[in-house]
Amino acid sequence: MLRAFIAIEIPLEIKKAIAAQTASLQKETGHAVRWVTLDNIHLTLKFLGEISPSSVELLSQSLQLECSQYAPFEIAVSSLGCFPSPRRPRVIWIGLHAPAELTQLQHKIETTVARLGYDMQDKPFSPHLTIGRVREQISADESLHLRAALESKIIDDLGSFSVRAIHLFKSDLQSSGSVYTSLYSGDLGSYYAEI
Ligand code: 3AM
Repeated sequence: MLRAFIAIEIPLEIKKAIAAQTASLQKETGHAVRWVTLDNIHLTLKFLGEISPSSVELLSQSLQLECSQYAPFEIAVSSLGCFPSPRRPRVIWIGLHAPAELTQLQHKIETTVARLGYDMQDKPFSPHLTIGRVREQISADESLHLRAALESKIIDDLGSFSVRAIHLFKSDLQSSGSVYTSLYSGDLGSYYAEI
């Protein structure tokens, strides 16, 4: 079995801008947060969980079919936020401004993979880039310090990028952390890109 998810790759210059603007925050929060390495920052559209290797082809074909119906679009990257809330930060993320096409495409992918038997996500899609996960066992002091650091952090505009493909990724848990590898890349409609 493979652990898999569907996501958009983030260009290196955007990831470097995120790293530069969060460097001080990463230093200040110390042990309290497990920061995501640059290689692993992506925009998740659908977490599939464990899939069998034999389903990769069908998933890839379905992904290509959905992608071909959408033109490439731009996403702007800005702001800092937390799930479930800034008062109880568990996941630290960078927010995105995306056109309606992203939500439509995500919804199409969600319904298509549900028809193939994968679980449907019950929470509404909230596009974000996870950059850190707060450790379970942190002291009350560390928690207060973390919240203060997050509240005072201001992130400037981090640029924008063009989405031209959606990937089916596999995730391998290694001793150094998760390693993500693209198994298939579905191109957004080339017909639209040329007009
Ligand atoms: O990039 P984010 O954080 O949005 O959180 C995991 C990550 O999304 C999510 O799948 C993406 C690639 O690892 N993920 C991991 N386990 C999950 C689960 N059991 C999960 N999403 C939902 N359910």
